[in-house]
Order: sequence, then structure tokens, then C-alpha cells
Amino acid sequence: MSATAGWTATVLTLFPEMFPGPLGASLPGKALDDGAWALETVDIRDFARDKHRTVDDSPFGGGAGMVMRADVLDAAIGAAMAANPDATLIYLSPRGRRFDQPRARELAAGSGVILLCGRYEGVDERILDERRIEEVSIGDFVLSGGEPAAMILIDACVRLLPGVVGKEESLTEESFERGLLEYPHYTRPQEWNGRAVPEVLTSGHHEKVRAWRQEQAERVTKERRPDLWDRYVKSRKQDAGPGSAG
Ligand code: 4GS
Repeated sequence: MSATAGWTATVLTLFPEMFPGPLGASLPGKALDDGAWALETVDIRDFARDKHRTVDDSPFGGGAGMVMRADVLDAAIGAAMAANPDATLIYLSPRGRRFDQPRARELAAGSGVILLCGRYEGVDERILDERRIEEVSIGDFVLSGGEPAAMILIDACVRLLPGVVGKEESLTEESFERGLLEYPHYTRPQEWNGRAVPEVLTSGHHEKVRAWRQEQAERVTKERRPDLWDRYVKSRKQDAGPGSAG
């Protein structure tokens, strides 16, 4: 494993061939080629100690499935930490705190991530305690393995790294960056299947366009995500501060 410079994602996995996968295409792929971030994989199986290269075993107490061994994982994590010492260590798991844009921003501001991807039923709990591993979930559903979750986390972080997303696609304009969902977008043709583009967008009146988009973003958020809308309203009140009008 090579020493790394810049924001680095080190992925611990039984399926290193899954990487870069989708992260090698489009925006994250270009940023990877440009050296804006680095990707390392650690094959957990390389740290097995027996001739069969065993990484898992049946659970104490019985039950279905297999559990990844703490000793094997510990050796793999040690190697990953040696290569990426200041990175945040994360285990992708539905038990973790839900991943969101603020967490992506925090992780992108750091020096990188070490992501442990589980397969089977999961990992021996003692590795999480011993290494004080933060658990992060990408949502309330069960994947076959942590790898797609790791890719999602990495993608969300990489696009926040300096210079990765150009001014054109300005990050601050984006939904979650402002705490709202996206307003509707339109392009040519101006009429399609009897559906016209909202007139204001073709008016050339920039202030009216801005106000319409704000209004639409608020409407969509209120309708679809009352939880986000509540948070947005509260943070707006906080920004205004006590005694301020409006
Ligand atoms: C998730 C999730 C996940 C859990 C991995 C069962 C295989 C699987 N990881 N967010 N074992 N949701 N992991 O479903 O992060």
C-alpha cells in the first residue's frame, strides 16, 4: 500500500474488485484522475491467518449466517490506519447514525475516511468497541454488503472537495446546502407535449426568477419533507435572531 497525499478513502472489503466501480466514472472519476482525491482498497482476506484464508465464523449463541472475525478485521484496520493515519474510521451499518449532507461536509473537511464494509450478518461487536469505530448508515434498508454504502458516502464527500465541482454547478445553490429540496428545472423545447415552461423562467427577469425558484423549493420541501421543512424554518428563525423583524 502506498503512502497517500490529499483526501483519501481507504476501503476495507472482501471485494476490492468492486472499486473504483461507479467512482471511476463521471465527476468522481475525473476528480480521481486529476488527483483531487485518492482511493485505496484493503482486501480483508489478505489478513486471514490460516491456510483457508478464513475471515468469518458462525455466531456464538447460534443462529443463521456468519460473522466477520475481530482478529482479522483488526489486522486489516491496522494496515489501513498506517497508510491513512488521520482519516475517520467508519463502519457502514444500518445501526449507525444516518448519513447526511452536514456529515458529508465534516468528512470532506478532514483528511479522509477509512470505511469498513461488512458482508454476511456483520462484524464481531468487539472490533467496534476496541477501535471505537463510528457506525454510519446510508438509510433504513438492508444491503448485501457495505460496499455500495461506502461508494455513496465517498461520492457525497468527493464532490465537496475544493475544485471538484466547478462554479457552474455551484454547490451553495444546491438543495441540501440550503436545507431545501430542489426547485423544478426546465430546458428546451419551450413547449413539449402541450406542456409549457413556467413563463417567469423565460421573462429574463433575474430577480423574479430567483424569487420563483425560492418559492418552489419551499413548496416542494413543505409538501414532500415536512421534517426538513421544520428544520429549515427553525434555522431561519435562528439566523434572524431575537428581536429581528420578519
Ligand atoms: C448498510 C446501510 C447496510 C447490513 C451490509 C447487513 C451487510 C449491510 N450499510 N447503510 N450486512 N443501510 N449494510 O445495509 O450502511
